[in-house]
Amino acid sequence: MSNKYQDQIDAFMESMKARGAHEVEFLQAVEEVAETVIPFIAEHPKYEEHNILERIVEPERTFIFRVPWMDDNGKARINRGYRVQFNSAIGPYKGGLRFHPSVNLSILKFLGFEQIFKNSLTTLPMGGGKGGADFDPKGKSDSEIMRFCQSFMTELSKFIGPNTDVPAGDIGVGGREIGFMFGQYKRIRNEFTGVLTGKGENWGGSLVRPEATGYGAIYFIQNMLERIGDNIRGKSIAISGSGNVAQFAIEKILQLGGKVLSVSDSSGYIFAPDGIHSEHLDFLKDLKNVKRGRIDEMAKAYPDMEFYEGERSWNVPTNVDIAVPCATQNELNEEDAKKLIDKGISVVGEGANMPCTPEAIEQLYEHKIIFAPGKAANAGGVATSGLEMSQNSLRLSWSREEVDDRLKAIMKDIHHQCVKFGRSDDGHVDYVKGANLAGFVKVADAMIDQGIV
Ligand code: NDP
Ligand code: 2IT
Repeated sequence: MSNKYQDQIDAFMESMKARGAHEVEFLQAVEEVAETVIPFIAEHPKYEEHNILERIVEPERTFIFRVPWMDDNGKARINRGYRVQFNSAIGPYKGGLRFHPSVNLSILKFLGFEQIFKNSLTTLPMGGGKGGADFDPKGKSDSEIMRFCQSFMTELSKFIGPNTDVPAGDIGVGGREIGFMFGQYKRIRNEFTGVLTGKGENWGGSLVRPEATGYGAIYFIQNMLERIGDNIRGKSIAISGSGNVAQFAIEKILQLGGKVLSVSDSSGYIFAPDGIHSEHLDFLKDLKNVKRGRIDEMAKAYPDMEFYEGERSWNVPTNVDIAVPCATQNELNEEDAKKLIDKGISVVGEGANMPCTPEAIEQLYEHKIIFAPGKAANAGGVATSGLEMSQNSLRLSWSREEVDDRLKAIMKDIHHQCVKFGRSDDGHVDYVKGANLAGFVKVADAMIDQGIV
């Protein structure tokens, strides 16, 4: 994606590298934004005058803390906990918590940075933040998970609050972990408040929040297809991941008449030649959310499915119309993109955060594949978190239908904003540009209004 501002972009990235060359994921996320925002700033000098780009890439505050906990053998264990409070220009910091052994400051800064723009796109008043720990939930007992979550929250509780910073789930953090963390916050502060989202539906959670990221991603893809007079019905769709986002993306695809060819976890992928049906999805939810087993169990239970150890969903041995990566960052690279192009792909929608590498995106652009970046396509999760915050403030619960209708309307609005800022004269929509610029303008204007803080 070369442009006439390339020298300026390179100089800006050099200055970023000089301050933290090892933060590779963070630099990747910043570069993608800089490529579209720097040309925009050149045409809108007020953002240059207020030095907004240099200010927006620096987190307002970062906490790093020790998380001590005791395992089932009575042994003391230590993990590293984090919360990055990135930007509060348009609302309290908002964003998930990730528990995964790969977690480090670079990954959380990339996620917190993306969250600023994503939250701005939702139209709701939420700033950007992210946190987590290098804790591996795999193979841990429920008691160990509880003790870890309690210790993590004992420290995190000093920095968050319903009007300050409202965390939620992400990789490795679902309803079980949010429950344990909410319980500990309430016990420490003696306050029943909406300090976390993704809560249980009987204790302040919003209906449709568990489904919202996956459903929202498919609503967004549906919006992109409708714009070109098409829809999801009958499309063959490759999905990666098998966690929260993947499960509910599959559920919505099935409701809309699409065919799901694959699911995966970090051990490999499952190919379902006849498609994954609702019975298979029930099996998958039980396997991943209750039994917490590995994906090859699906091929053992359903002999018509095939398990490919150590491979990714992009290798499916058939044609593919749409790919929806729903696992993790950089899980779809240049080679994968080429393979998908050879299989006839026409749409890629990011359910995960930054799952496509820059080289993969370049391939997709060269071949005119419609591409939705995560900060637009997966914004339905945090948007519904925003709706959970509204319901908590009102001390009311909206019906499933009401929340789902609002989610649909928000995804449509995000699509509209992307088209407004990303459409070129020939009618083509650059959704990366559209999402970055629409997200940027609202936050940048708020930063200017609030002075140098
Ligand atoms: P889950 O923990 O529920 O599921 C994660 C899935 O991705 C699992 O199948 C996991 O496999 C796989 N995975 C994770 N890390 C890796 C890795 N390093 N290599 C290969 N596979 C991996 O997480 P979510 O579904 O909540 O999140 C998935 C993605 O969506 C993330 O990028 C997250 O940031 C993003 N997202 C999530 C939102 C939410 O509301 N939950 C909102 C917006 C974005 P395994 O079990 O083997 O590790
Ligand atoms: O990446 C994300 O948007 C999330 N993990 C959801 C954040 C939230 O606050 O609901």
